[in-house]
Amino acid sequence: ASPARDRLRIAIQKSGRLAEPARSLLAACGLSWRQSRDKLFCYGESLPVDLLLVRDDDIPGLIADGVCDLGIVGRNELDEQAAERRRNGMPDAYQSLRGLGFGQCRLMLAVPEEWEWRGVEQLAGLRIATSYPAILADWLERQGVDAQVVELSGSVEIAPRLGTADLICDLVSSGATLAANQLKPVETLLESEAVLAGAVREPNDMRAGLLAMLLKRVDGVLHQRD
Ligand code: PRT
Ligand code: ZN
Repeated sequence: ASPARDRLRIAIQKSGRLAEPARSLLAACGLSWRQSRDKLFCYGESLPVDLLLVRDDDIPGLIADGVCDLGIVGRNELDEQAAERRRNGMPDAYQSLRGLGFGQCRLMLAVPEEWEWRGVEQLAGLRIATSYPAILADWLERQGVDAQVVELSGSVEIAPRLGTADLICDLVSSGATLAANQLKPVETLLESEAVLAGAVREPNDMRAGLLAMLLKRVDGVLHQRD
């Protein structure tokens, strides 16, 4: 267990799609910070709630290790790291506390445009490029299909053209990137959005009250936005 603390620490993306909306949401909850935007740590002024600005990939781990109490991260990233932990026999470390209504996208299978899609049985023996190997492997197991997962950290959508995979499993929002790469979406593995994530075990010191208050304010802001 981490030592008792009397300030909450929230990890958000430093730059990228979720950075600005995450900050705006927390500001709308009445939080303000002393440091300027380009710093990695922002000291909470209006309330003892500090920010850590990091890469989104690091957020689940920071919560699992107790470095941060909360994080704002895509459900896709949280689920991938949770699935990876489970596949490695590790206990669950974090949970999604609230869906935040921004950063919506889908994790989808996409195939070359000229393919005729007849269903998941068609995937048997094929190679699927993805940055979400654990979610994809779980999904393939549930579908009962034996396909090969090819893990790529970026530029997944060009893998079929390069011949390193037959199809891909990637995030889609407008679909423009798929179309530009002559791919078409055929199956949805996950509906994603930004979530407020926390540890499975809730704090039992000063932070418990702060967490409850923050959740109430988040609910208020989300309700207003509906
Ligand atoms: O630097 P850091 O590691 O923090 O950032 P990152 O580059 O890993 O993440 P970032 O900022 O790209 O995305 C952060 C989160 O935004 C993701 O984890 C998702 O939860 C969410 N999100 C929402 C998206 C998209 N929409 C999205 N469209 N993440 C990625 N994309 C990609 C998509 O895969 C495609 O390549 O953006 C491209 C454009 O998409 P289309 O369909 O509109 O063409
Ligand atoms: Zn990232």
